[in-house]
Amino acid sequence: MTEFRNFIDGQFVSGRGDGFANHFPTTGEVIGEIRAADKAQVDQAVGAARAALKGPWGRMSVPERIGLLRKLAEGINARFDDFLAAEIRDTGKPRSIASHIDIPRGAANFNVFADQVATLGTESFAMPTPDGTGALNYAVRTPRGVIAVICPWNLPLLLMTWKVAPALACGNTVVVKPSEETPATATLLGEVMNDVGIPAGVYNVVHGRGPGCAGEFLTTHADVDGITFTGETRTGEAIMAAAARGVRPVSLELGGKNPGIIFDDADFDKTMEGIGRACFANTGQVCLGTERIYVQRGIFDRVAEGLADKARSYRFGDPFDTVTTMGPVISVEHRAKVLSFYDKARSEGANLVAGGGVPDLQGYEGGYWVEPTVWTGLPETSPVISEEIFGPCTHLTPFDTEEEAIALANNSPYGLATSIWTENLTRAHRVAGQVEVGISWVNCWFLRDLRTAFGGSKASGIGREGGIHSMEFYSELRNVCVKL
Ligand code: NAD
Ligand code: 6OD
Repeated sequence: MTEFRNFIDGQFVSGRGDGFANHFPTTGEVIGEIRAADKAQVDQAVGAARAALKGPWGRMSVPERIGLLRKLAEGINARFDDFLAAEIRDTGKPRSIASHIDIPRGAANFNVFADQVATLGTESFAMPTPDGTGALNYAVRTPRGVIAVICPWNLPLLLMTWKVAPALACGNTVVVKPSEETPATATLLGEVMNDVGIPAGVYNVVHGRGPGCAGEFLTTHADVDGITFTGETRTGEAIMAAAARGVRPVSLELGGKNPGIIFDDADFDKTMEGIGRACFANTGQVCLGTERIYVQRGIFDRVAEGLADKARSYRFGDPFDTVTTMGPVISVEHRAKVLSFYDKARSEGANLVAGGGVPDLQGYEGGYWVEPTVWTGLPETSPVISEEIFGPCTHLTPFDTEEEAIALANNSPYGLATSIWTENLTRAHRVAGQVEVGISWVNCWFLRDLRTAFGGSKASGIGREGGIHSMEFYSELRNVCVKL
């Protein structure tokens, strides 16, 4: 059985905190043990990260750093199969997803932010002075220091490297706290860090849970200079409170209840393909997923049936088998949460168009399976429509006018993403400008250019990452004013 060890100052060390089991979600079997870092080990990790800022890493030129980032991308690709197996065993997600999304993006994040830092400039202003000689202002970019990176379990390597890569690109050091559900790829990345020559202490990993454990020890640590977090909105509130002490900057990528909007002129087949993925990909465990869809009345029944066909088309099973297209959810607790919404929908009288239960899978009885599910007929006040479920399910509501669709989409405390489906691009542009979200997709979903601003509005987050926006979070500008 694998023991997932912490990675502190370039060494793998057993945790001295609580021990708990790591499960394979496909079968529920125990495949590993996590021994969490205790407070002293979190202190050591932060201390190592601080010391590394003063060592060779802190003195390294930008081109040398860029070279190491590119080697990290190559190092992940060179061990692609190891990362793939680790991610699949931690999450149960099908190979078809992990090999096309999670692992390639894990490598791409390092290349993209290497490119970004290679072309990074700063502002400069020449100013007049009363004596006529003038002065020149220019900004220099400095790393923030030690960054705490707190990660969720749904896209473990992708979301962790999305933050680690720009943090390192800007010259910071990091202490990562992966989700307690998915310790594997963050640990494996420690081996790659050593193999490619990242100095000890630059990348550290501490395992464990959040409240009262490694997560909280890290985010409340006085020697952490910035916190970047992806996860639930409620956890984001706790992290923001922790960051207030010492006035540390935070970047929060939080939950969503993302609306899809389908107009009656949409290309039906392309829409079904795209919105189907938006509802069910990764077993619905994508923060950008579409759990409420507003459909123009004339095509409502056709869309409901089309989406039900998509829901029924998934194949469950061994995630290593290339024919499997849907895995389980991450844990027994998360399945209970998703199924509690399935019960709520039933008790509130939803019309069940597809799914609604647990698939009967011989050989996988201990796994955390749920059926992809489509409902109609609930009022907008239902928790099924207002609360994030984070499962493979969606509810469809009809609308008549564009204004009504926008109002329905905006009737949420969240504001992460939307996808708008129409052949009328003027209308798409108009609607995209009015839906209160950080990311609007038109006739596509989760199509990512990593240079673009990514983040949420309202309760879906604070700040933007991606491209220059990541550089702004992971570095600080210092203005130098030179009297000429
Ligand atoms: P979570 O908030 O439960 O946990 C995320 C991480 O925070 C874990 O590592 C956990 O151990 C840690 N944590 C929990 N409490 C903590 C505390 N008090 N102090 C410090 N650390 C703490 O989220 P999850 O269940 O792992 O992930 C699913 C959620 O993440 C969903 O809400 C989803 O929408 C959101 N998410 C958002 C984005 C985005 O980009 N906006 C991306 C992926 C996931
Ligand atoms: O693509 C990304 O960079 C990103 N942060 C995706 C988030 C997905 C949420 O589950």
